[in-house]
Amino acid sequence: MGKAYIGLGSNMGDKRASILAALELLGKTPGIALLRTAPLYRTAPVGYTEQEWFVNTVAEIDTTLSPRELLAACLEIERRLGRVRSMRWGPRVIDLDLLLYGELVVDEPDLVVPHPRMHERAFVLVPLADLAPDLAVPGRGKVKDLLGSLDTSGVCPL
Ligand code: GSY
Repeated sequence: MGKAYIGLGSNMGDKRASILAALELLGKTPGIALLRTAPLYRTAPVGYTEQEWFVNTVAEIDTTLSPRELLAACLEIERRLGRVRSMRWGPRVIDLDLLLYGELVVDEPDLVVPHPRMHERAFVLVPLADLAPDLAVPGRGKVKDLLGSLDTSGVCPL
């Protein structure tokens, strides 16, 4: 088993319900044990800002799945909860991002770990710091240190 972290986000429909449903499905997936979940946060949209606010959190899991299998499991949960991929940065019912997989670094066209933008996203690092402030993001540094240089004003407890 290895520890991994999954970022979850939703900004369409019943956002909170979608996050909770995704967490339940994650915990029921063979090869995944859900260990802990950070609190839920209401977050201002980053990137394409002309869209609804998000609910975000982070889950800590133990898994026997490979990174690629874990990514496939995340995509399957998104599909089951009705996500339609239309616009790259646009609104979504549910989004599951593989953030970290132990200390592994993968850089392939369809799989990049650690998540390539997590170190600059307060909506990821605030909930991740609730779970693991001293965790090192390979190539970037400790979660709490990365968070120290970010504007967290758009991230509020739900
Ligand atoms: O990959 C994350 C999707 N996403 C989010 C998000 O989850 N939360 C916030 N606050 N902004 C976002 N922009 C994108 S894209």
